[in-house]
Amino acid sequence: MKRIYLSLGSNIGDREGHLREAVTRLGQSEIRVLGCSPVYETEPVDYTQQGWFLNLVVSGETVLFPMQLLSRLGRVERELGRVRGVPKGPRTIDIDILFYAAAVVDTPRLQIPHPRVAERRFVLQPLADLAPELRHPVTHRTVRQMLVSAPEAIVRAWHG
Ligand code: PH2
Ligand code: MG
Ligand code: MG
Repeated sequence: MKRIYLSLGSNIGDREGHLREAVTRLGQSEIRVLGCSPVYETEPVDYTQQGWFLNLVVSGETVLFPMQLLSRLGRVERELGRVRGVPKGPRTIDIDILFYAAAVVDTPRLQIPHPRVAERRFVLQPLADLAPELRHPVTHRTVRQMLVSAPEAIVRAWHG
């Protein structure tokens, strides 16, 4: 079993419903969901001409290898009606691998840790709720340390 952290985001339609449905479906596959952060409403970053997101982070464990996990996440995204459009643009659901144990993977299709984890408050804030002392396997910085030095971006608690 490997410990994993996943980032989920939605900015189309029933955003909260998409997140909940995705977490449920993850738990029905070869992934055991151990924890789920609170939901945050977050301003779009990178590609800013799109609606605000709801984001959360899930911790879990899995017997899947990294590429198998990526395929499994892609299947859940498609089941929830994800259509590939503008890169980093609007989506019903996006599920990204942040960390996979202390593994470092660098292939064209998959990079672990997620290459932008240290820059993204919409990832670091919910991750800090679950695992503030977790260390990045390459930089060795904790989630808490990455969060305090991350670029400013609005991330606010979502109360439905
Ligand atoms: N995902 C992106 C690009 N920008 N911004 C926010 N706030 N939340 C996201 O999940 C997000 C984003 C690409 O996956
Ligand atoms: Mg993403
Ligand atoms: Mg993605």
